[in-house]
Amino acid sequence: MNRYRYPAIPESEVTPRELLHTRRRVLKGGLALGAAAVAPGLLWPREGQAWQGLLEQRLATGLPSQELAGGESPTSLRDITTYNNFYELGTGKRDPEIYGHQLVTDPWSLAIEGEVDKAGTFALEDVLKHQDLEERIYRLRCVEAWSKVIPWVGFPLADLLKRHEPTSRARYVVFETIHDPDNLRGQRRGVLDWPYREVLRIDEAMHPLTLMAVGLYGEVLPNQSGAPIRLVVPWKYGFKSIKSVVRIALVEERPLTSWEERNPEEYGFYANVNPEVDHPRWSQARERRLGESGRRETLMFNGYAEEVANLYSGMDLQRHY
Ligand SMILES: Nc1nc2c(c(=O)[nH]1)N[C@H]1C(S)=C(S)[C@@H](COP(=O)(O)O)O[C@H]1N2
Ligand SMILES: [Mo]
Repeated sequence: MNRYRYPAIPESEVTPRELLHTRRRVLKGGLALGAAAVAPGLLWPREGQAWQGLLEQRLATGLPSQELAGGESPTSLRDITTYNNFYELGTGKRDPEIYGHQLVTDPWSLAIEGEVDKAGTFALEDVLKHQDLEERIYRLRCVEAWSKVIPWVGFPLADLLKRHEPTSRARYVVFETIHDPDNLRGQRRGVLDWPYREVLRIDEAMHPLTLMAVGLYGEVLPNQSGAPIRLVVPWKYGFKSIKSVVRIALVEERPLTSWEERNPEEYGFYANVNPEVDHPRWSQARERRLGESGRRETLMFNGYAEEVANLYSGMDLQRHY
């Protein structure tokens, strides 16, 4: 089996996390001592990189890995990062790579709100501090009938949600992407009603396959792939896997997703990969795997039926597409 491996670096060769944090505290203290008139960026230009430092250190330790793509080898890093959908950066497949620098990820915080006992807005480094990272190799199937196999690095969304203690009223989980039209060229056009919004049922969000990804191929997530943190729901069409998430809200009533709002006939709420339910404008029976010639059969629930079919038992999948 030709699986790639990234080198596992012993913990002893990595800057201890405590050291990084001490350094930050010293720098912050310096500011508090009366530099109100000085732009913060000038005083500690590296402050915002706290999450990268922490993440790089974790990535270097070597992580447990699960191969969950039926033994298929990962798509090349080049194909994964040069053929993307990220409309905030443009609608062309190369746009996300070309304009990826417009996505400012430094600093980054994540709001976790709504029906949770522990709501708040958290610096990404503080979110990452609590999460064990792992590698998961998953298929990704776009509704446009192309696909990839991606070695993600991340953590189960369920771990994060449980930490914030959902209330009994939490029935859906809403995700939002950063809204920054000054920098993101795509958000100056009305392709979607920005910010990009996605929604999962709470049981889908809590499913062990549902991941928050912060890296791929053992590295920090490239901007075009949805840095610094994105959702990955491997049994659904790719548009559910929302990128560059700034807000997660647990709610009782389901809001529309951005794609439903734009075209409910073509992009349903569930968006489960299903070779038997065609898109109104094309068949979903087959797909083009990047890096391969020809087409392969699309698998029910993208190959994850054994794990997730029970979430939809009794539902008419032709109707709830
Ligand atoms: N914020 C945001 N998230 C997004 C998109 C987008 O345009 N904006 N595109 C979606 C679509 S249609 C797909 S197929 C996947 C593509 O992920 P990839 O570019 O990493 O392969 O991201 C999804 N997440
Ligand atoms: Mo997609």
